[in-house]
Amino acid sequence: LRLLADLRAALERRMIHVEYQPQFDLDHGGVVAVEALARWSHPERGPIPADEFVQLAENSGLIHDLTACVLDAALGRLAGWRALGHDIRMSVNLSARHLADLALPQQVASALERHGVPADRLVLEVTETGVLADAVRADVVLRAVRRLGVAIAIDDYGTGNASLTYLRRLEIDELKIDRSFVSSIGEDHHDLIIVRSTIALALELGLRVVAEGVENQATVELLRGFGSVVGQGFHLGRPMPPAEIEVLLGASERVA
Ligand code: G
Ligand code: G
Ligand code: MN
Ligand code: NA
Repeated sequence: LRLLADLRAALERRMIHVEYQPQFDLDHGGVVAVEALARWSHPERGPIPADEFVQLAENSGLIHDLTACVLDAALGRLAGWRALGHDIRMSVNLSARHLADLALPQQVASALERHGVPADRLVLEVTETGVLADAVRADVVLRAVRRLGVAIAIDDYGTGNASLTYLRRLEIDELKIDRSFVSSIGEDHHDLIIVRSTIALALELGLRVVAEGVENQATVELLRGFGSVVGQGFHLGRPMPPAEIEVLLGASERVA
């Protein structure tokens, strides 16, 4: 396959870049974290959607190189922002394959050390389906990562099929409520109830809550009423190049 060979070459030549989507404290308005999102602009075809090349990487084993590349870029950026005095968290997506990889904790530890970033500033996002693929192994890997001090977030929460089992069994730190629920809370009463009660449940369990898919101001107002929530979505900020994040960080500092 041509695209696969091109992806391998892009990884070797470090032509995968990373955009960052801001996450805001909805109570105080500041940027508290960013999510690193891989981007690939193919020399002939132009930008390839992330889900497309991530899937290609997952199916071919290149995902280990892709994640290493994104993690390295993201922690490098974070180290730079920390040097400027911005103490935010960095969220990086993991694929299901990583949860079966017993070498992952050591790789994460050395990336943190290389960039001089404290472990508790890194959040690794996993999905419910990813964990379920091999729950016993995933448990071992995630516990080891968490022992480093790194936070674990459940991404796309609510779309898997073992949500509550999860909350009971796994050691996690953060819940990211899937945008398919959040984006419609202004119009759909069922979604509103689901999101409101999920937030209450998560906060009571001591988890940090991120509401994904915040697409309008009405959603911001509703979420504020549900408790202390972090918001992420196109209305608050799209995935953007690092220079634009720096503008946001500067602005939130002036507000604070
Ligand atoms: O950013 P965008 O909406 O195009 O992302 C599409 C999908 O690709 C999302 O599910 C997102 O989690 C995933 N994705 C983006 N970057 C990465 C990455 O670096 N690693 C993994 N595993 N998935 C990513
Ligand atoms: O699966 P994951 O949550 O990692 O996917 C992240 C992707 O979701 C990002 O790449 C981004 O492009 C997309 N995204 C972020 N905010 C919004 C939003 O408000 N609406 C929609 N439709 N997509 C979003
Ligand atoms: Mn994510
Ligand atoms: Na998501």
